[in-house]
Amino acid sequence: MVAEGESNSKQFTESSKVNELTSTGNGLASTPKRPGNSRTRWIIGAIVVAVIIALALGLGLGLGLKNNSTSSATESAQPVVTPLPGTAGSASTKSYFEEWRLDPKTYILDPSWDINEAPRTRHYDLVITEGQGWPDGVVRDMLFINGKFPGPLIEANRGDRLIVNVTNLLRENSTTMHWHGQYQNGTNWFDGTTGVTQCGIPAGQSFIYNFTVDNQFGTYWYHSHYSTQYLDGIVGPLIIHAPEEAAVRQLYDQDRIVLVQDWYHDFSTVNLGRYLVPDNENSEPVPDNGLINGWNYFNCSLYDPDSGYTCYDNSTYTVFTLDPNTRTRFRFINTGAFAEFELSFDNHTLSVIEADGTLVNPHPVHRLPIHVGQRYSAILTTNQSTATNYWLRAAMVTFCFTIDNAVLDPTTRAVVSYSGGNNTVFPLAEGDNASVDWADAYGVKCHDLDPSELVPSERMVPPAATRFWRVDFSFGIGAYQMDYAKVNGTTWKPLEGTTTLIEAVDGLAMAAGSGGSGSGSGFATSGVVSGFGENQFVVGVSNASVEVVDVLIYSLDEGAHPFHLHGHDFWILLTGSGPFDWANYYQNIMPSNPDVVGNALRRDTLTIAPYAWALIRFVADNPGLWVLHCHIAWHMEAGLLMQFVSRADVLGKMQIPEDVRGLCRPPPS
Ligand SMILES: *[C@@H]1O[C@H](CO)[C@@H](O)[C@H](O)[C@H]1NC(C)=O
Ligand SMILES: *[C@@H]1O[C@H](CO)[C@@H](O)[C@H](O)[C@H]1NC(C)=O
Ligand SMILES: *[C@@H]1O[C@H](CO)[C@@H](O)[C@H](O)[C@H]1NC(C)=O
Ligand SMILES: *[C@@H]1O[C@H](CO)[C@@H](O)[C@H](O)[C@H]1NC(C)=O
Ligand SMILES: *[C@@H]1O[C@H](CO)[C@@H](O)[C@H](O)[C@H]1NC(C)=O
Ligand SMILES: *[C@@H]1O[C@H](CO)[C@@H](O)[C@H](O)[C@H]1NC(C)=O
Ligand SMILES: *[C@@H]1O[C@H](CO)[C@@H](O)[C@H](O)[C@H]1NC(C)=O
Ligand SMILES: *[C@@H]1O[C@H](CO)[C@@H](O)[C@H](O)[C@H]1NC(C)=O
Ligand SMILES: *[C@@H]1O[C@H](CO)[C@@H](O)[C@H](O)[C@H]1NC(C)=O
Ligand SMILES: *[C@@H]1O[C@H](CO)[C@@H](O)[C@H](O)[C@H]1NC(C)=O
Ligand SMILES: *[C@@H]1O[C@H](CO)[C@@H](O)[C@H](O)[C@H]1NC(C)=O
Ligand SMILES: *[C@@H]1O[C@H](CO)[C@@H](O)[C@H](O)[C@H]1NC(C)=O
Ligand SMILES: [Cu+2]
Repeated sequence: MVAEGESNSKQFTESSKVNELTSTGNGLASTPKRPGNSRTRWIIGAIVVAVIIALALGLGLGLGLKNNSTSSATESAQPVVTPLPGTAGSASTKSYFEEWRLDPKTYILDPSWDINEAPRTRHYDLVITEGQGWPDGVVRDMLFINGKFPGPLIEANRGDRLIVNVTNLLRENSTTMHWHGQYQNGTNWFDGTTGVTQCGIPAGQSFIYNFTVDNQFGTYWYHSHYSTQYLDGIVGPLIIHAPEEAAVRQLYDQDRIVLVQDWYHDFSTVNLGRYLVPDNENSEPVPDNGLINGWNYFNCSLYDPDSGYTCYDNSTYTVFTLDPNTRTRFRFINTGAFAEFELSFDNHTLSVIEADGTLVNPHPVHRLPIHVGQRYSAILTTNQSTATNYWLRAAMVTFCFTIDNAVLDPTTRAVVSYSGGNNTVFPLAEGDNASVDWADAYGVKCHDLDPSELVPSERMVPPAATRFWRVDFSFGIGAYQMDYAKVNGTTWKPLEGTTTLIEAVDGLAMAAGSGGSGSGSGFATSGVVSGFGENQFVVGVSNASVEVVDVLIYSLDEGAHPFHLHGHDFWILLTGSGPFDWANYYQNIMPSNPDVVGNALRRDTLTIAPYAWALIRFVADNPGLWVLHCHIAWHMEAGLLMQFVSRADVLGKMQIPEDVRGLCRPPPS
């Protein structure tokens, strides 16, 4: 049945004819024409017409376009239409969507997944290739996972072992895979961070990531952590289940994944080259469009014929087909490079129940801001009129862009369609009134929901802090007049031919071998660790005991930055600007006065406001080198990344697997 899938495509090649189809007497559409918006209208009309036709064909009812009452419509009634792949009907005609697109049904979670199954090993293969794709119609070089964009769903239960074989079939570049939000407790070398936990997987080679998922469940994702590579397509969702999910499942009937991302029409390294050039200060590449689960519309006429871009006018929106009076959990993941989005469904309140793997008490919102790297689950109830469809709007907060992009439509869209309704009225372009945006003002800043509004359902008062570190970051014109980021004065660049993890393990082992007094013993286990070179800012946070670490992250920059800590969740204890209240810190925050810090929100990515600070706390019980970095891809490449070393005592005794070390050795010649 079509209702189980999401159709993302249309089958018509001539917009004028489709336009008539959607507005003439076939009984499928009844929206008045608005000349200025015809493009968007026919696209979306076509989607729904296609769904209905597919449904009809699939059911063998013979409802076709030949029944249309106007001759122009009849003339165009030769569409190549098939039901969604895998549904009943003719299998001989062409597919609904290009073969490089991931089947949208992949992102509908199977309700029969056994959350109580005993821990087991799950194998996945991810093959990285180069190619061309046109998610929004504009053809560009892209990277694919298993030949598709976006990447496949990786799903497991807490306690499972994941064995993921990543094969790099790129022509020349290396790659890595990072499991965003995974603790990797005891397997730091599988964290996937280039130059920190591993060297890149060279072109032509495979590498096995092999780790268990302990003490966590929820919505995560995976992406290349090699330069800006993930922006070109190496992203996918990672969903972890656990028996505790049973309670929260009472709140919803369906479970879906929604990847939201900004999108560029040029390869990421082209944009990076434009960004990291002399005399370019704070001028990040501005996206050309956004995508929802890899789809969106782009108005091809915005590019001149001599622009160099090939643009197909047949791109369209993702359609979420839902049954009336059901509740759907949408797991939103911002897999983008730069833009924060405000998410909203017209006429439907969202009830937020998860932030970055932390379940929270249901919190209703109209607009949900989500910055790069963050995840939210929110429930939508289909209790509105079945007579129309509704927009999912993902509105970029363009105030955070320093330059304009004339081709950018900052509102990325998808469609919610009630399958049980007749779906005869379609939401059209902005300004049409079939699907109405909330009256709530859009944000003019990039910021998170107030963390105090999200209350973890499992109360967890943070332990008292035993360590405090402050780190400052800023952007400044550096050598060659480039706009580099600095964390306490250090601009990160990945080590080459080795990793900070290898250097740390070997350095610690050497120190231990010399009884802690030899020349290798300079390895500080508390405070700044020198010896990794001028581009590594590494802070030791715990040695033989588990420390509870407060980090005051201080922004000396005019932009907002979504900071992500690898290997941990952190509590967000305080955020603010201006002077830090030390008296309050020592009295209440550091010792964890439960009346003050209480049940603070835990997550792994938070947005730090311009010229502001955030105090986060994490338990440094996870041996390894863990990066804290801005997830805006351009900023990470500008050097906005630092590292913590935890449990140096354990780390010094750890054996880095030979295949991990092998990635750093040049191939035998
Ligand atoms: C596409 O862009 C052209 C040129 O700016 C404009 O005239 C047209 O209305 C746009 N179409 C849609 C559907 O927005
Ligand atoms: C869109 O147009 C391009 C170019 O004609 C074609 O290759 C592609 O298959 C079309 N996509 C769909 C979904 O029809
Ligand atoms: C990993 O995948 C590659 C490509 O399919 C394959 O050649 C290789 O044998 C796989 N490795 C393992 C250990 O399964
Ligand atoms: C490979 O890396 C180089 C250097 O960063 C870059 O210019 C190029 O675009 C990359 N190619 C691919 C396919 O990733
Ligand atoms: C994965 O790691 C476990 C524990 O170290 C080991 O026993 C197992 O052989 C590994 N499997 C693969 C395929 O590397
Ligand atoms: C959506 O909400 C708006 C504003 O509350 C209302 O005017 C409109 O009738 C609603 N539309 C539908 C289809 O429910
Ligand atoms: C629809 O469901 C939401 C969430 O349960 C609720 O807040 C709202 O009042 C309901 N609206 C109608 C019209 O039933
Ligand atoms: C669909 O249309 C039929 C015929 O017009 C009507 O009887 C039925 O109530 C409609 N269903 C819904 C859910 O609106
Ligand atoms: C929608 O627009 C039409 C045409 O402009 C108007 O007649 C109608 O009253 C509007 N409906 C609503 C709910 O605003
Ligand atoms: C970072 O710099 C700030 C400001 O100079 C200083 O207070 C702080 O101690 C430094 N942090 C570390 C970890 O050295
Ligand atoms: C770290 O702890 C180990 C084990 O207790 C100890 O041998 C070592 O001296 C400690 N290192 C430092 C720098 O304190
Ligand atoms: C990490 O592993 C250590 C040692 O097994 C354990 O004490 C600690 O609780 C673990 N931390 C997390 C977050 O799983
Ligand atoms: Cu940033």
